[in-house]
Amino acid sequence: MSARPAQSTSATATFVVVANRLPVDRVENPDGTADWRPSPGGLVTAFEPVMRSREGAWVGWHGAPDEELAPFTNDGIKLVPVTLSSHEVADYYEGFSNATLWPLYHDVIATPEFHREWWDAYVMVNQRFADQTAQVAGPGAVVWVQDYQLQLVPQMLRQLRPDLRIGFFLHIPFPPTELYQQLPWRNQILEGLLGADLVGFQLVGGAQNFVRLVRQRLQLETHRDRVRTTDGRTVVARAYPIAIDAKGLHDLAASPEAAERAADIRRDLGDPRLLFLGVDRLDYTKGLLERIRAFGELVDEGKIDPDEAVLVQLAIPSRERVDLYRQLRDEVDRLVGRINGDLGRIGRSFVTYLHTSYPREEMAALYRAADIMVVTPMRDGMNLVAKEYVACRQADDGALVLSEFAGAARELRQAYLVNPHDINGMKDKLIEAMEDSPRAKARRMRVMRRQVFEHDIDRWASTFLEDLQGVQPT
Ligand code: ADQ
Repeated sequence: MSARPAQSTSATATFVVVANRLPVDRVENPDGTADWRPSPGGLVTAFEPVMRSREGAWVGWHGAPDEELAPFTNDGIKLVPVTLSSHEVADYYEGFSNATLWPLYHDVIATPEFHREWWDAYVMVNQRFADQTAQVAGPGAVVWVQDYQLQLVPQMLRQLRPDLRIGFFLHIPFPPTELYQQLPWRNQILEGLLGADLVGFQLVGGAQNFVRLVRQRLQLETHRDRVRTTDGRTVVARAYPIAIDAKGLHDLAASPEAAERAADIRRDLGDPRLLFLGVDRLDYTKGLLERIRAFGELVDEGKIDPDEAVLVQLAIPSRERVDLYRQLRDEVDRLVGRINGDLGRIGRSFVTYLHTSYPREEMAALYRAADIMVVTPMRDGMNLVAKEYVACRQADDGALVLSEFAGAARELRQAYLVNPHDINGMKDKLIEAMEDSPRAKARRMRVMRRQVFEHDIDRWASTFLEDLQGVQPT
């Protein structure tokens, strides 16, 4: 690796978040000027208190290819844009991140593609993120690197700045060792992650897979959740199940406006006795087709009466330049069209399918309005939607149907747990959730609400950061 200036004069930040995207989206004003608006998502909420109490900075891509932007401050947070060329967006982001790592880490539900030029772009872009972080981080700063797009950054950064305290968190599952071994660059990624002092995973299983791989593939000495590196450092690998701003969301859903909006939503849907809700990014890991198919069959078989029940499915399109995502969108469109064509009446569809991204207030009202939330991913690191639904309950009512393969199932054990590969089993659970008594539902919901409120996003971030401070590097 070439030598670079270790630190520039602007290196003042004492806490730096490094993520593929900056936490803002650009919005064009009617007069042609542009503003930055916070992008939806919980991470900013999690980091905001630390960002404000320390001198914080966020390093990430701003979303426009081929555009160079100087660092700027938005809403009190210093943002450091990383430039990506359109080639790099295609090879590092859409390619290696989303068509190699994403399917590989999600149980190869789709077949991962391995291309050497994608890997080269991944290395180059990770190096750029590391270089820019090294420029803004002050002496001894804490740096928290996020997610699968940046797994080489911890090691690259450590080489540039051994004085930093480096944490890494993986938001998606870390795969079983047998699947991980398919990756031609398996050792490089393990070494990349080992540049951190603390490597965080959603689940204990992910942390264990990582430690086992490090022992087997790199022949490093390990003891429980600790790894001893060749340069004599200790790296800790541990689970930190991500959480949500439960109180904030609950309070939004509790407002009179949300109550009114929830009632309006139900009225607009024809005042159904039962409102099922699905909320997902349009992604093949989320089990959308399986879920909609299960509903279609239940209606066909007369077990759900389309005069009494509706399914609202929100699905924000994502990664639309990746082939598989375009195909999935077409398939879901076709399936919803067929079900509504077969079952619908004039002025009434069984499935209301929406591609819109809604503000938090509207999401809170929808969650509040829903009788049964259906979350059925084939594999999911955590799944925040499940926790958001629970947080929006105003009493111990409602029901959550949740896939066993979502990380959230480890904490929300009282949900109606389903295996989304088993369509009949899923149908049985949906019926159970519909027919259970309010008392039986309340028993489940009470425990889940307690769990979601006691383990909120502040606790998640502060536990990770305390542990990061506590790791004795040597
Ligand atoms: P995602 O795969 O994006 O996250 P998820 O955890 O469900 O999945 O988060 C989706 C978020 O988008 C939720 O906060 C939800 O409210 C929001 N959202 C969905 N549809 C929306 C709509 N139409 N309008 C507005 N908001 C909408 C990755 C991993 C997950 C992990 C998270 C966090 O794949 O497993 O839980 O990171 O670590």
